[in-house]
Amino acid sequence: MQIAALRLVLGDQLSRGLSSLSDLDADRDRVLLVEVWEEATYVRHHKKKIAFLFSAMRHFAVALKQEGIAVDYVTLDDPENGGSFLGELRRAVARHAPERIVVTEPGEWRLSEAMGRWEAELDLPVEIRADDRFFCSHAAFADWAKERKSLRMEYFYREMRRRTGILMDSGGQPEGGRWNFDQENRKVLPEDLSAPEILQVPPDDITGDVLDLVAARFADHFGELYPFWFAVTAEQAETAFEVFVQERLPNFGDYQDAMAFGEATLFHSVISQYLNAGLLDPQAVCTRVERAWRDGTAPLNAVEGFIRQVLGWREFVRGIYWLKMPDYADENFLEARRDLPAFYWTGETEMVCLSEAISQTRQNAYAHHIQRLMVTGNFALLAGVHPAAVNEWYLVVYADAYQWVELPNVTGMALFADGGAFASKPYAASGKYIDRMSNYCRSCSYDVKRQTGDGVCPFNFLYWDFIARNGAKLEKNPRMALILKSFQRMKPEKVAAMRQQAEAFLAGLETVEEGEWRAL
Ligand code: FAD
Ligand code: DLZ
Ligand code: SF4
Repeated sequence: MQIAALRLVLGDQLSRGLSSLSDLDADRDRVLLVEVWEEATYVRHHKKKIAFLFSAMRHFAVALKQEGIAVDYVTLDDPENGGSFLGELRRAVARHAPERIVVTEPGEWRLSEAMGRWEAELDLPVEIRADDRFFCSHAAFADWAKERKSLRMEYFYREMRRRTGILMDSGGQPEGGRWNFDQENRKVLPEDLSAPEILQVPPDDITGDVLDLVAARFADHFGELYPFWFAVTAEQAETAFEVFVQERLPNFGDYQDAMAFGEATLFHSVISQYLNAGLLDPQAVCTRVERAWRDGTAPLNAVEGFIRQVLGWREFVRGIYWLKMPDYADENFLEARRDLPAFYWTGETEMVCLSEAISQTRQNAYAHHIQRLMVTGNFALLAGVHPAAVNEWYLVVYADAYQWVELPNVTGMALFADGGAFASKPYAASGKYIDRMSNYCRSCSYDVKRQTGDGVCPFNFLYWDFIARNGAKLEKNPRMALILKSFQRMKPEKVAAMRQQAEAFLAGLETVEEGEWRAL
């Protein structure tokens, strides 16, 4: 039977309100979801990420069918599986002879390029619709950016607050009289405060089947598959988010930048994988969090801090990505060339901050922002690891990783590889920062208090080696002036000793290409 529109829904488009489904005619159209090898292996995604997406896709298909919508769902182990979106579209076109294909634009450049060719390749009209699940369209971001010399999140965020009215008073001013409560969001976690557990959803039969499939077919991918606890439906994700709002949001602001041994999630929401796959809606999430403040159940510094992440950072990084691709993927301002240390894959290092962040990442496909930025990101920045290797690692290891959000965070924020298009200065820090914001150093065999000599914290000598290596590139940056001045005042013997120690340390690190870590 000929159908009117074949509507392809991608694995990170699991939203009922998706633009490609908005005018769906249940009598004449068909929805297509496909598990394909090409998407599952363009990097060796963490096993939990693949299981999460396949299970969420299968649950989404069931929910559509329950509405009476005709759905074609192709599983990875279908013997006829075409292996790619194009391969599966060809098969679906042969099955149904649709009049046209409708799809929502993808989140990644590589797929956007491929999608642009589908109409010619399939010899059929392909309508690509804007993804309106974001607050800011590509055009609105480009418009905001065009008059500005430098693009700073803070000014974009203020504009977004004004445009949406979120956390604004009736006179058009920010609630609480300030845009930003960041200064109040840097408290150290008290010894006697531990964070409540996050909601863990037990796998149902659909997830059980997916877990078997992933265990069999992706055994050589990074990370632990079990225990699997992700929400896989919109309803479950909403419950997990509600638990956050009630139990962790009140402390989210104060301890946003804190890290603690054995604590993988602290007071964070752990919803990025749900937002990015479409199970949660950013607008609804911000509205709910704002209500918590208006109802008096969460303080303003927590609520503003959270909304800044979703309405500010998340929209800003997406804007930067689409504004600057494809060149952005090749940026390497600091000319970093080193391979990725092998411990990024194994977690086996004496440096407790890194072994904690990486082993939690292996276990959960999750690490919170400060671990990503100030531990794994900071080490890669100081050590001068090539941005391509770092980007690949971040894309592999996190359940929330898609290039549109991963690349600006790594290249722009963590590595300063874009030379400051994104961040006003490198987020480089010595062990002192990690010691201040965590209790990691207390259980570490390295000494964070000293800068040279045996057993000293590697972040300390690597920090000054980084400054020495990159001083010339950073000297025009006014925010680096103080640190460059104190570097110039250091005794040359001390600098030489630190640089020697850095060289020996880096030379002693085992490195490994992505893919080869499996043999470790
Ligand atoms: P919370 O701390 O509870 O924050 C709430 C929400 O705000 C998050 O769920 C997320 O949607 C959003 N958010 C917060 N910070 C950012 C940010 N910098 N950019 C975009 N959204 C943000 N986030 C991803 O979603 N995917 C990635 O691949 C990713 N890679 C990162 C790589 C590096 C080097 C860094 C420094 C950050 C990266 N982030 C990424 C941003 C951030 O670390 C995660 O969104 C956050 O840790 C997810 O945990 P959470 O849901 O508990 O967040
Ligand atoms: C990440 C991912 C994976 C692992 N597998 C699939 C898949 O089999 N089918 C699918 O539709 N989508 C998958 N995805 C998500 C896509 O990679 C994502 O839609 C694009 O990267 C665009 O953001
Ligand atoms: Fe990390 Fe250095 Fe602290 Fe060890 S001493 S946990 S390596 S910052």
